[in-house]
Parts: sequence; structure tokens; C-alpha cells
Amino acid sequence: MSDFFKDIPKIKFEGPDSDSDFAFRHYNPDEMVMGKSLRDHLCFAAAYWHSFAWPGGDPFGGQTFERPWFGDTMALARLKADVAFEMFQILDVPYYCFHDADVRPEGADFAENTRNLREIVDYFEEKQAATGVKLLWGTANLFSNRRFMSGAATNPDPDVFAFSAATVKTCMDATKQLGGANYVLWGGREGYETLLNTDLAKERAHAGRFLHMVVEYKHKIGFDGPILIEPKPQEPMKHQYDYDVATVYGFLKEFGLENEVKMNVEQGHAILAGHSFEHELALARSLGIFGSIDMNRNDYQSGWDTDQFPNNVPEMTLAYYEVLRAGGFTTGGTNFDAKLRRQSLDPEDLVLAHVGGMDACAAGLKAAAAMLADGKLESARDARYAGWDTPEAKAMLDSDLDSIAARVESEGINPQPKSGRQERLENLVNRYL
Ligand code: XUL
Ligand code: CO
Repeated sequence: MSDFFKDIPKIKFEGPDSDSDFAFRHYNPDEMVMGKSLRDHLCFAAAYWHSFAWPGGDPFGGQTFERPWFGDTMALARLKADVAFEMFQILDVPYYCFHDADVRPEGADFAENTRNLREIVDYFEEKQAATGVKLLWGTANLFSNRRFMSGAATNPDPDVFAFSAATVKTCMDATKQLGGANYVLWGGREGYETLLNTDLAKERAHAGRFLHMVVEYKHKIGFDGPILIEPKPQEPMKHQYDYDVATVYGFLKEFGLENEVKMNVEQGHAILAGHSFEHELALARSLGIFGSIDMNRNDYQSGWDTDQFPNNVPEMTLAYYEVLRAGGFTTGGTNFDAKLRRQSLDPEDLVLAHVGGMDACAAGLKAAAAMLADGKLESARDARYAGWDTPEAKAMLDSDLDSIAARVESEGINPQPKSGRQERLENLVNRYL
């Protein structure tokens, strides 16, 4: 045991009337909703990078956090793992997620990186067995080190493509060894700063081939979780290829991978792309590629990817409504891709940030389940499209412009606009909150 979280109790459900900061008000992991416990609905995961690897820097200043595990040795990497698993247990989160670079010191070369990663993965394996905490997904950090400044799979230098492919192989091996439920690819620097130095067609072709290799390797090693792509439109690059769910779907279709790869949809990335989170989730669901979510919140004024902890229950209700309409998570879950504000220095800030986020997610999911159970929204939506249930309307989709024009003329079809009833439906949604 480290003493980093000393004096912080294990967080328990105490209900809405509790006056303790260190308690869940809405997240009772054993509460049954639509035949499933909240624990199994929400599948919470803590993100290693923001909580344990991020030093609190911003573009104008460096480290604000002082953590006893900061440094580049294997001993400190083990201490970091000890503290991380202590937090997972304090919160009773069933899952965690990590990049290779979050968990091991950077080595002098690929071989040393791999040795360091393997050593920590063996340590994680022991810790998972001792605590019951599981890996939601693993991934490779192909964006922080300067070698990746011009991209990984889309780098103009084939040696960087090679280094990236080799690194992804080691991270997939690690994820398989730890029984990870998914493997994630976020194309951090797969994009460009300026077209003046960029061969866009070549870069996209290389990205397609790279993704094929990842899928081939998954089958080769018998990893049975899905590969998930996490779309984001920009930041760090000015333009990123995996802009949003629709763009990634087009990319998957182009390379014949739409049945192999699903989406990890992040709240803040949806907002950066000019969408709502629920839009991205609804689209992934309707395309059959919904996988998992990264839960957080962006500052709506700054327009940056601020990765704050989520606290907006009405927004989260609409997001979980889409998750439930997709049938809920199968291999996916709710990963808190969220970080503290850099002035939130104390160990308890880290715990309380998660407590608030977990409670807000639980409140959102319960409201979404009530909306679905009531069925008023579904009936209103069905009623809006009821005209399409008639035999004439169905037959029209198998007909052609000529015959449709003839029918419009002979039957004197003259459509009359009907209300979309948006405010009425918004009022209805607010009744479940
Ligand atoms: C960056 C981001 C990443 C991915 C994993 O915006 O969301 O942390 O979730 O690489
Ligand atoms: Co993310």
C-alpha cells in the first residue's frame, strides 16, 4: 500500500440525501435498471494517462502536480501502478485503460520500450488478479514522442511507419495478455498541418494498409475484442483524417474494414467536430459500428479539447439514451478520458472528480432508461413516420421517378406541412431528469 490516498475512504452509495463529499448519490452499482445492474450498464473505466501520467501543464506553464511516482525508472512505474490500482479500488471502477507510454518509462530504443512494457504488463497481470479490476482497452501512444511529430502510419518517413507498426504489435500483445476487452486506435497525429508539404492520397492509403495489418494481427493472435477507432477532427493536427464517425465510416468502407472495426466515440471530440455527442452515437448505432465511449466535457466557450470531467446530466441523458438504443455496451464501457484542472493538486481532487462523473453518468443513464421505458418519445417518433407504413409508400421505394410523377399527378398529391413538435419533445425529456 502506498500512502497517497491515505485518509480517503472507499466510496459507497449513500443515496441523494447523503451530505458526504465521499459518497455516491446516484450510482448504486447493484441497482437493477432494465434487467441489468448499473455496474454492468455503465462499465466505468479510469484513464491512466490523465490521472497518473499528466503533470498538469498547459501551453503557458509546465508541471503543477507533484506525484511521488513522477520519473523515469521502473521502480517509479511500479509505484504508479500501485497508486492507480488503489484508486480503482477506492472508486470500485471495474475497468481501466492505458497507452504504453503512460505506464512504462521511455527507453532508448524499441527493444527497451518493449522490455519495459512487458515488465509492467506482468505487474498489471498480478494486480488485476489480486483486485478483480479488468482492462477495458489498451492502446499505443503514437503522438507524444518527437519521432511521431509528422504522424505515425501516415508519416512521410517509412521508418516511422515501421516503428509505429512494431509498437502497435507490442501494445496489442499487452492488451491480449491482460484480457483487454477492446483495442483502441486514436490517430493523434494522423493528419496534417499544411497541404503544401502533404501527399494526402499517399497518407490515407498508408493509413488504410496499416489498419488492415492491425486487423490481420488481431486475428493472427486470436484477440477476440473489437478494434475501435476514436474519431477527432483536429488537435493536435490542424486537420485529422479520422474527423468524425461519418468520415471514419467512409474510410472503413473504402478499405473494406466496416465489419472489422467499430467506434470509440468521445464527447469532447464530437463537439470539436461541430456535432453533439448523441449525434455521433446515433450515427455509429445506425451504421452498426457503435463500440465504446470516452466520457468527458469540453469548455463550450474556449473551443479546445479541455477534457473536463462530465457533469452535465441533461446532455449525458441524451448520450446514454443512444447507448441504450444501441442495446447497451457489449465489449465497450464508459472511459473517463478526463483530467483535473491544473490547480486541483490534492489526491482527493482526483477521487472526487471521478465520484462526480460516475454519479452524473448514473443519473443520466437512469433518466435515459426511464425515457425508454415510458416509450412516449418512441411513439412520437414512430407517429411522425407512420405515413411510411402504408403499402403505397413502401412500394414507392421500389418504383422510379416516372411512375412517382404519374401518381403525384393522378392522385393530386399535395403535401401539407405538419409540426415537428420539438419544444413539446424537449419538455417531455426534461420530465425524466
Ligand atoms: C485524445 C484522446 C486520447 C485517446 C486515446 O484527445 O482522446 O486520449 O482517447 O489515445
Ligand atoms: Co479519448
